[in-house]
Amino acid sequence: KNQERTLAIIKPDAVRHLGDIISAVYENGFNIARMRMVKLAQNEVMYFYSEHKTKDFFPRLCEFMTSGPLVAMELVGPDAVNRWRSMIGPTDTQRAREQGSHLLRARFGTDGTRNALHGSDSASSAQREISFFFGSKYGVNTACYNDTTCCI
Ligand code: YYY
Ligand code: MG
Repeated sequence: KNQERTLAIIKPDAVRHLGDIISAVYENGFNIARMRMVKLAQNEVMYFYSEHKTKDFFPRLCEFMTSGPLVAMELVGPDAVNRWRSMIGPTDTQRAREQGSHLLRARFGTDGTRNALHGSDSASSAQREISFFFGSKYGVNTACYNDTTCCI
């Protein structure tokens, strides 16, 4: 009842903490519907984060997100979108540390870019982001793959 889905990403800097993060996911009452480890190409990350394409941090963000494999998880639970974002904390790791050492970005993040985890910001973003990783035959967004025009 009242189940919702969200897309979580364990970013490249935090993949080594996979076990601790999965424990926290289950301890907080989520289930993991699907999960996959993948190293994204530059254009795939640009497409995933296209809402930020005009921001000054966009190149830094894309470089970080392609620096190694990441783990995408489809989480299911009550109020999943908001609850997962509450668990990870603010975007900037330093601010997350100020808000509480239990926050996952406080525990596993490094700075304002290498912040360990992603969470969808709305139900509609979650739907789009879950499709990005799990929607096609290959999981990764094939509509974007090898198509630079759709990415910027
Ligand atoms: O949703 P959330 O991940 O908390 O933050 P966004 O504002 O959507 O930014 C996406 C991503 O971009 C963030 O997780 C780190 C990076 N970023 C950055 O490197 N520098 C900033 N000043 C803001 C965001
Ligand atoms: Mg965001």
